[in-house]
Amino acid sequence: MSPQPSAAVVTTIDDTWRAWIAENLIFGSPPNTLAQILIRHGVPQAMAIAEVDAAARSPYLRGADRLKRRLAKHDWALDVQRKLNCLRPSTVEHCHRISAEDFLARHYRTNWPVIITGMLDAWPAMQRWNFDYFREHYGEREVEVQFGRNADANHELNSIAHKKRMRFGDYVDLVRASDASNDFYMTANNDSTNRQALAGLWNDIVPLPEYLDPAKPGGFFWFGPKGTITPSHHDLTNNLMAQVIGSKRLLLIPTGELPNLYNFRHCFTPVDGRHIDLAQFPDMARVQMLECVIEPGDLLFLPVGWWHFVEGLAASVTMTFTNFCWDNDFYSNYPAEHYF
Ligand SMILES: O=C(O)CCC(=O)C(=O)O
Repeated sequence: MSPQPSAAVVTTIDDTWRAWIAENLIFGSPPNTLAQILIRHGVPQAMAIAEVDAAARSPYLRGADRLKRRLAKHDWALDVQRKLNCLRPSTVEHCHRISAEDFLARHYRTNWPVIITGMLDAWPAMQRWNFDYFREHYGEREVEVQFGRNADANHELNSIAHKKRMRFGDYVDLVRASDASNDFYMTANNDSTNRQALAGLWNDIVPLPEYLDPAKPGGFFWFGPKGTITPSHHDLTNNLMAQVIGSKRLLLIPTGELPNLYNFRHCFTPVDGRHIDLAQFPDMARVQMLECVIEPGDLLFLPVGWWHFVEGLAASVTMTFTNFCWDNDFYSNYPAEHYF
């Protein structure tokens, strides 16, 4: 069932509630269940039943039913892919220094993740980067960080409201002194400020021409304490995650699982990757999930459309890249309206 329009007492059934009734009838919720929800919100019983009944008999709803069948056909096509995916192992394969041809053939082109090892051996960052190095070389720079995340369950959706500027040295000290916390995290959302402020760090990484196009600038810097949580979402591009410091746990879900993911808003799902509540989200029971941990030196290929939940298992630094050698524009044709 789609989320209810408001938690407040309903004095009159307005068009927002009518749209909710219509949507849920189209997708198969029993009329009585919908009437009971209206009654729980304060609508008199006779009015609730009459409203749901009128909606169920509406010819407009019959028109919308055609759209539902078309959508069901799209879901069927995704389910074909989903069932075939289930024939694959549900662990993320580790490959040592995979060639461009193999990476393209076995992962990029097939929308399937892989952890590549051995590609970051030549990165000076692997030896140089630590709290003291950051402090010594960039401590005075003003950077931007996501802050106050604990107080906001939708901190990713509301990312603009959580931006805060501070000295990089102070942020390094905060991470160093912190126990597990998700309250602050330097993420790709802070990229426009930090790419300039910390530009020198990009000299410590070596382009990966097997997979990335050196002509396109790239690299997002993620730095946070143990305990950072990036809620389940999918990207609109393929993404390469290079783990430099610390480790992260990821829960990965293939693109074709979309119909089971309760995706009502943009690229997010309300399903919590730490604890999947099957009573609230029963469709999750059939979802194929791959769990993995990335360690320093690992490169994780995150295919476009794959849902991922990410948890910092230690204070960590990750660089992510989207400047692949191959077509990576999956955003130009993304729906403009983000409520689904
Ligand atoms: O490392 C993280 O916390 C999240 C990375 C991520 O979700 C992304 O790059 O899309």
